Amino acid sequence: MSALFPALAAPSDRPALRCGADSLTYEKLARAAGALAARLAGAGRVAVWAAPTAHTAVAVVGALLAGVPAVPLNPRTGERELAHILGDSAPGAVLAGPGDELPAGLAGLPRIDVDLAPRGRGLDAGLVDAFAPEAPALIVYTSGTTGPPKGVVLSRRAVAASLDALAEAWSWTADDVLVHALPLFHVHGLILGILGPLRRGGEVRHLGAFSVEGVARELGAWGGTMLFGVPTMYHRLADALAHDPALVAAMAGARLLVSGSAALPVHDHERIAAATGRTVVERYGMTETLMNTSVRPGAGPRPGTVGVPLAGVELRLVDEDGSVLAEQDGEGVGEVQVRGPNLFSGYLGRPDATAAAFDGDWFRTGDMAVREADGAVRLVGRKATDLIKSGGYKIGAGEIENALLDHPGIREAAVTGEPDPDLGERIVAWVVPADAERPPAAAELADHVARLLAPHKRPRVVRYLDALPRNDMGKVLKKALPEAG
Ligand code: MCA
Ligand code: AMP
Repeated sequence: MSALFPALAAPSDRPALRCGADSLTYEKLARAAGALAARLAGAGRVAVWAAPTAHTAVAVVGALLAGVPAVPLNPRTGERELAHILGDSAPGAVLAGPGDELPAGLAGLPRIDVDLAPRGRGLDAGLVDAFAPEAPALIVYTSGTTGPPKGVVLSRRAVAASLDALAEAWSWTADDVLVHALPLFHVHGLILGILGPLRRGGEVRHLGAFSVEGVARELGAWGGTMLFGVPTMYHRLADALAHDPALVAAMAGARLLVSGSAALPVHDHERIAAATGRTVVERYGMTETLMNTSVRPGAGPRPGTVGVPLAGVELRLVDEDGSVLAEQDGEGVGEVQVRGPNLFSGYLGRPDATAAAFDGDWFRTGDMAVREADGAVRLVGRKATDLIKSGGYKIGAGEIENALLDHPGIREAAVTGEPDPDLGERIVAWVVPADAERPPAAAELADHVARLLAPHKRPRVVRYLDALPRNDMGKVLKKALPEAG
């Protein structure tokens, strides 16, 4: 049994976390998270209203110190998605910042306000931080091709193993100051971006919301050493570099620029390298596997690849017949399968889905790749076309189709992803209105999906059809949609 946060055992006055106006040293973090942990001891499972605030970080660290699994909730989550997650994960309470306004869907749950500066004695009573490695740490919801999102159970062992493998690959230490603006209800922003620096005893500065100015400020004169972002953020930074010398200097001075969650286009790699002299390092992961591979800093530019497996991660490519590809020839395409201590423990309450996701003890990622001669992995696509990656978020076509079909003005709906220079892919809804004379407006459909599911799942484009193209069995032919439109 080892601690997740060694720096909290003998906390110092070194900075741990800054988010907006709130900043906490390790001493203050230990007091705040320790006090919360003492209140949570013995609780079954807690939801965390994961706004981009210091309260979210304290809530999750407090839950981990108490050995209580935390379920981060998207603070913009829609009513249907929220109801599903609450019903599925059955938390006993919701942790939130004192100023957070919670939706009606959470009214039935006891609310525990996170106090960043608690007063009184015995505040370190909750500082246990030593539980069985297999104990669940977090349950993170992720979309599949059909149906509502599934809860991915991540153990303390998986979190620690993945963060330590990244530390080794990136020489990530307590001297690093990480800057990021990622949402805190997914692996990237929460586990890598908040728990990562805190496990190292270093500092994290969260911008609250992504902005080019914020990145320039925190990485520049304010001394940030690392930046984590999704490709959409790097694309926007690359656009701004052309006319922002302060941003050029800030990015040029950073020790490490890391991109993940989706592919960073080679064009954006090149624009950033040309303007700053710095190479963006790509790493590849998944909610179920945490991090699998990374380009090694200093190994030279490798745009288009996601690098080699991290320490402890075994990775193989398997072709359509189920044969393992033996050659690393840069040509043979197979599904990426991984195993190692970084893997999740299963989907919450879904042994069927968990079993289907594995080939023996190898996890099937659904990502298709080739391997270069030096072992670097080059992702070339996904097995499931009904999964869309937009802005770095994974979104299932099926859940949006179901939401659209619940709109009274829609008779048929199909959802696809289209290439988008900013978002990677944009969500396109192909709809057959119930009344061709009075089709619902695109904005109304976007609002409808945002209200039920989440704003990032809303269609960016709506195309109206008289009928969806279908085969003899009645199955929608998504490949034929562009001609139909
Ligand atoms: C617009 N908005 C709406 C509507 N339209 N709200 C409600 N209803 C509507 N109809 C609001 C949005 O809420 C948002 O508000 C604003 O308008 C803009 O929204 P959007 O267009 O979605 O945002 P964006 O500016 O395009 O965001 C780009 C982004 C974002 C910042 C890059 O996509 C992002 O944060 N991506 C990160 C995804 C991520 O972390 N993925 C990790 C999972 P407001 O402006 O107020 O917010 S993958 C993972 O974890 C694995 C392990 C991995 O490998 O990393
Ligand atoms: P999620 O399920 O939201 O955790 O997203 C995981 C998926 O994001 C993976 O299965 C990949 O398809 C994709 N992904 C993550 N990192 C990268 C990367 N660096 N390049 C390309 N795709 C990535």
